[in-house]
Amino acid sequence: MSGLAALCLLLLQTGAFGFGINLFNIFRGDSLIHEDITERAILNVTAQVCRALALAEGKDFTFPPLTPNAVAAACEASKSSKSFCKAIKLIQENNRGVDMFRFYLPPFHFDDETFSEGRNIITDGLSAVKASNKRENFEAAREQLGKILHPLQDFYSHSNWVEIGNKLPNSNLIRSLTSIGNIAAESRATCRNCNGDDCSNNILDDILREKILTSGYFNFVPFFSTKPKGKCSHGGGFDRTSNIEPKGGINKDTFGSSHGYLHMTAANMAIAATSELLEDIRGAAGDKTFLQMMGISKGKALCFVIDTTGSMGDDIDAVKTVTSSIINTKVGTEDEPPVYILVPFNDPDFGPLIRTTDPNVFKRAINALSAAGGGDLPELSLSGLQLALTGAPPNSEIFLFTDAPAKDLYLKSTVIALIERTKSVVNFMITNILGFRRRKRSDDSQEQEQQNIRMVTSDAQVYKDLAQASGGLAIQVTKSELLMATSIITESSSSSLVTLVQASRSPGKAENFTFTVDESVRNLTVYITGRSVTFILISPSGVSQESTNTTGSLITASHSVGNFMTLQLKTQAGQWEIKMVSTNPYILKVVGESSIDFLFNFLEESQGPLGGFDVVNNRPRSGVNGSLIVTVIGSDSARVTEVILVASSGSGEVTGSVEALGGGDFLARFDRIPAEEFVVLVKGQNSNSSSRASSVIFQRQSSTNIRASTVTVTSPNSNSVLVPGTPLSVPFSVMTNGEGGNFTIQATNDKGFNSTFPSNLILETGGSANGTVNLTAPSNTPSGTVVTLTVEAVAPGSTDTNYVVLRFTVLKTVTDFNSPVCQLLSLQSNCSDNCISSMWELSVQVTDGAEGTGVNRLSLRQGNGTLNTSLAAGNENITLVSYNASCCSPDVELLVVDGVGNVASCFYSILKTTPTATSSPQATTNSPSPTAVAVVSLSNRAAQSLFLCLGITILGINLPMGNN
Ligand SMILES: *[C@@H]1O[C@H](CO)[C@@H](O)[C@H](O)[C@H]1NC(C)=O
Ligand SMILES: *[C@@H]1O[C@H](CO)[C@@H](O)[C@H](O)[C@H]1NC(C)=O
Ligand SMILES: *[C@@H]1O[C@H](CO)[C@@H](O)[C@H](O)[C@H]1NC(C)=O
Ligand SMILES: *[C@@H]1O[C@H](CO)[C@@H](O)[C@H](O)[C@H]1NC(C)=O
Ligand SMILES: [Ca+2]
Ligand SMILES: [Ca+2]
Repeated sequence: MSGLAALCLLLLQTGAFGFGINLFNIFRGDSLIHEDITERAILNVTAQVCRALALAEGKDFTFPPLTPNAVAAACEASKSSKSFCKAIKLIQENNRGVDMFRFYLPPFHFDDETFSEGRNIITDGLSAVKASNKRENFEAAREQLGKILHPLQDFYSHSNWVEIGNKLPNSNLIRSLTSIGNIAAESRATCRNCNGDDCSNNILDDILREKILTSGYFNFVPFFSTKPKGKCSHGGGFDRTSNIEPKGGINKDTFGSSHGYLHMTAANMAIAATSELLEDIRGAAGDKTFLQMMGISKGKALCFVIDTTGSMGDDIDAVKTVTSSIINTKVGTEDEPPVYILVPFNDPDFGPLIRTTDPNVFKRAINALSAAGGGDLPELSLSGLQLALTGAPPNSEIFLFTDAPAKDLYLKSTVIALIERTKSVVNFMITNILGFRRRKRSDDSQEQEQQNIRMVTSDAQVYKDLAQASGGLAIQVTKSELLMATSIITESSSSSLVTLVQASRSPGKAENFTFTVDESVRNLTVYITGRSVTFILISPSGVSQESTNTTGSLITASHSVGNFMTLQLKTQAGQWEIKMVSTNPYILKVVGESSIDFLFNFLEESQGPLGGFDVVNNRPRSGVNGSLIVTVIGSDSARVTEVILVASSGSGEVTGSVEALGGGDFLARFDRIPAEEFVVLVKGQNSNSSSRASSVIFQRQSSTNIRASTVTVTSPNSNSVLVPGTPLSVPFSVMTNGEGGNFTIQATNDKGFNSTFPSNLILETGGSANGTVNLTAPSNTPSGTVVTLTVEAVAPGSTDTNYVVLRFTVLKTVTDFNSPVCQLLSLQSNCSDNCISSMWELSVQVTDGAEGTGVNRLSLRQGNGTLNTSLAAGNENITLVSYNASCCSPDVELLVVDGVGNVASCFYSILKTTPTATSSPQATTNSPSPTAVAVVSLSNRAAQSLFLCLGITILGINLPMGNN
């Protein structure tokens, strides 16, 4: 079936599985789909968080239009538009994936009255999101979040929650062990036949009157579909149960659905419910962590992978110097790294990964490194790199320092898979090629002094290959040159770095490269690695200059160290040219700083009955046609005009046809995906609002080199929560478009957890085979640990390979479902009419109950007084809170979080008003104080609306205790 036919089929029959799943919003009319609902809620809550933080710092905040670019800008983090967009897309993709992979399972959609099962999916997943966030494993948190938003949103479309008159979301869908509502008994009839096509009156009157909760039955299997007597159906062409009496359906997925007249009501309630769930995650995580989960941060992660074996003393010193310099120059600026990552490797050990947001913690970790051990010459560099790639945010720039060959070469393909999946760039800082290796003699080991051992050029090949695959550089310098080389490359690294052109030639050859520089580009820089590489630069105005000419006007600064050369070019918009003269091998990279960039993903026609497209998260199919979705970042007016797949070797290119999908998304279709390695080149126009006439042409290139494959590896149905000590079966399938034979399987995880898997699978030509990886986390693994599993299938002859990368969150079974409880001890005030000169104070004790996980975090969501906490003498399970504030700040709202992320909100006020708020099932506050002051416990929602009306102060306090 052609893509368009699939889309049309989808369009005609949409509505079977939730708020539409069509990736291509161009065809979906005005209906809201899961992507819209998800994005609107994320943008709303993210903006609310930034507003709260801004107001707390005494800044003004103008609520932005709800686009990713505008919200990132309002959060003063314009440079994180890309990571914000990427986070939203990942959440949307996982939401959509539930329809692609789990549409047979009713609880994922609240079909078939599976209310408590559906709620369990949400609450279990929510625990995993909170646990992942607590350990700053944000990618895993995003994936999990997407998966639970799907059933949450479907509830409002597939149940009769809206029909029975509810005006607010069902808060108990995100709380375990609470009542979801008055659920229809199995035997109770809920619907009558529709009146022909008119289903507006098909729910039975007694169901509506008694507010009985039901949902539509759904089955797409022809002839064999059944449903219990008298029950409502989902409705729509795909649902075979809707032809069984009572006929018709009740879903509100689109305007055209059986209950399409309620589509907007249901969709808006789904947005509100999504906002509510995000608020709960925010409460558990704290505002700053919540923003990090959403990819909003200033600057870009600083990530070092360092060989710490005996000969690395000088290199480690260079890293120490560079780290302090980066921290000294970037902290407090827009380029301050939001997170610092360090992975040491040695032999036989590597890791652990150290990840911190505190520059001083990072400095201490780096300064604690020393060079020792390592045994024989090769070291575990790829194991270290694997950890960095799985632990760093996607699109990171990673620096690896070593002077030795890799001992763990079997990980090369896994590392390439992770590079392709994360689109991170890896730069190798290699010292000592052909030099001497000094090893300190360590007294208590048998280690021999190793002299005169050389890392030969061929040993560095794996590093060059990995650098090239990721769009990074393999810089080879002497130990004395390392500091300079590292300073140049790390200090120029900015979170808004974009690639204009990049090429790698080995052997080198004379070749001319042209590239367009647009007006948004600053700090235009050329990086080259290679020996004695010479070229001629030609500027847009036709001035030419040799690379060796340092007095000309085009090159404003240049450095050359080892095999690494960098030139700062005069910033001039227009078409530039670089003519390579020398014929030595080289990597050429032209970068600049700009807010305009792009994201891309390959798509393939879905194999599911709904048609449409799936995102390809591994290598796309080679030799056949294919599609790419490109999203422009950093400008709401930029338009993509050309998308080109350029062979990395320079031997050819394939140009796609481009179609705008709205919202910054563009679809590019290609007749053929190249069989050889390639990069994605995007050209477009950014209509400049200041000078309307001149629309400005821009070009950007992917840094990652992409390979296509005739092999496909998928793992659709695996559960993403791993219970420590319990093996998890992860099914996977391998398919081939090409020759059959014996396919080698390799399953690797970054945490060294035990796993079993078939070492090979036999496939017929054009056939497929299934396998299972059994993965076990040791029983003492902390909750929130994330393990990344890479399953690779290598075709016979090792000529072709593909993989699937899966993330699992380790989560001990949660038994604490109760929020902490606040109890008022005293409230004293001497407030007079002149509030400025009077104070009030409050004393509260907070506990999480005997069975609880303890009070883990306490913060102020409202009130700008002073908060102090301490543990009760003799009882560590009781936290004493004292708060005092000016009488001008009459309210206080405490947010109390336990060890598993249950959030309580405790509200106190000195205003003598009658409490009208409802009591949340869990955030309860004890009886009012004898001073007859209103002490109110609010549900989250009431608290939020209050919080919207008043000025607020956020003051996060991390408590040291908490027996989580
Ligand atoms: C936006 O989020 C706030 C909470 O952060 C919530 O109260 C409000 O209902 C949300 N708006 C919509 C339209 O969902
Ligand atoms: C980049 O450009 C800005 C001004 O646009 C300048 O302040 C900064 O020093 C430049 N950075 C580098 C590494 O040249
Ligand atoms: C590069 O351009 C020059 C003209 O400026 C031309 O003479 C030369 O053949 C070109 N080189 C290649 C490899 O195309
Ligand atoms: C260097 O380039 C400039 C033009 O940018 C030119 O005027 C000058 O003659 C060149 N110098 C040498 C030594 O080639
Ligand atoms: Ca070794
Ligand atoms: Ca608890």
